[in-house]
Amino acid sequence: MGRAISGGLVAVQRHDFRRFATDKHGSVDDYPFGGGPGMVLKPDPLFAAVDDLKVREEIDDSTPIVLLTPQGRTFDQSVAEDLAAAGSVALICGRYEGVDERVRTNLATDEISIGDYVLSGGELAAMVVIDAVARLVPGVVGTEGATDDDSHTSGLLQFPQYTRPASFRGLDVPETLLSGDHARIAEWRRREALRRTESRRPDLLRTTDLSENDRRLLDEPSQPG
Ligand code: JF8
Repeated sequence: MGRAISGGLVAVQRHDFRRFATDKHGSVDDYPFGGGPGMVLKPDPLFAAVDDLKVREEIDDSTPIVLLTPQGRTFDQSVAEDLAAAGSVALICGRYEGVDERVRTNLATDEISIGDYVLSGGELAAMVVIDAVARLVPGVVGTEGATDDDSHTSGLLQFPQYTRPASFRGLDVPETLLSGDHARIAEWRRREALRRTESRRPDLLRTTDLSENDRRLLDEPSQPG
């Protein structure tokens, strides 16, 4: 991420919407109408902050305005790909009990959650989204095409990786990987990725297009190396 930013491939800006507070105390939260615990983020500072970004042409009407919230659709690789394709993204990070409903309905274009666990605010979720999206920008990930093999790009989990030494404390690298036979290596990796996905993430396997050859590899009995 540091190299992507200094190399001008990615820009990340933080905007403190407290600057757009409308009262003299600079408050951005208030008590919930109808009563109840906690505070709610007021709509006006958030609307004003996004308006200001548009006026200054930092974003335009095509920029997704994403509210990070536990109620959003779950972030995954295909959402990351959509956001990367958009070219610019605005991420709204709340705190407190949540944001005024009018932010969801009339300001945000998307609501995203990074997973089913509770965070104290949207900032860490935003950083997860930024990382996953930035690495899809061409040139950010070092080796050309290195993103193609990622677990959630291929729809399969990564195959096992080994490096030297070939034998470590009696634990040997599978013979196929030392064979130099690239076709055999590719088939071994595909088989291992398929098996690993079947045993650990059968949900992924059900939504991934498998070839005839993939089905054959999955049906083969396990064999060493
Ligand atoms: C928040 C604002 C989140 N996956 C996730 N868990 N929790 C959050 C989240 C996001 C924003 C706020 N509390 C107050 C929690 C996401 N995205």
